[in-house]
Amino acid sequence: MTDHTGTDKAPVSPYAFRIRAVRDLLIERGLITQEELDTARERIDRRTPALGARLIARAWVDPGFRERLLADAHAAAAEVGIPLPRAPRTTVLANTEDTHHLIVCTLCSCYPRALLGRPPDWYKSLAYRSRAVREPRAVLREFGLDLGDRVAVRVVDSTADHRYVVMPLRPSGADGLDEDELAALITRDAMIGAGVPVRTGPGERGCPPHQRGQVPDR
Ligand SMILES: [Co+2]
Repeated sequence: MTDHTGTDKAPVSPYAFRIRAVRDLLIERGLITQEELDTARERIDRRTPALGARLIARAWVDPGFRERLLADAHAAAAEVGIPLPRAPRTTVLANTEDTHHLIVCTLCSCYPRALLGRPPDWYKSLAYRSRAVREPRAVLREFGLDLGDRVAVRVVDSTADHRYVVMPLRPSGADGLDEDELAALITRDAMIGAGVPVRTGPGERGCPPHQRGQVPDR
């Protein structure tokens, strides 16, 4: 019998303890191997928001690609060598001057993992899942984003079958940047809609036009 506490360091949360116990039993009974678990973990860890950022940055510099990305994210991702499995379906939603998208999963924690990796803890919290729908503007303000009345907020509920990624507006003041530099501006939060890309550093501090002067320093 495997010692479920093993050599793992304390303290261990009840959830972690349960997961380790299940893992040990699955291995013990020959249903899965440690190597298979390691491979799966490596595959998960390879997915990071950098994948989504690459797609968005390409779309910012290439109008044709932008159109294809919005029409069929799977085909567009394949074009640039990013694996995006057919299921769950992923759709990219473009923010405009008039509309800002905010992604949530009200039921659980469905998230575009294929393009953004693991969700942040706050995304899975009951507070975010309920408040994002009831009072999205208040939630966005807490993220440091005051959109003002002219911009509609569209809250999009993810499901097990359909995931969403936000294409933020390209910040002003980012004109001289190449695709990689643009990608570096595109944060995980911006692709959830909980933030916007901000050009910092030398020169003008750029924000999308409708947010200029309204985004407080964080
Ligand atoms: Co869910």
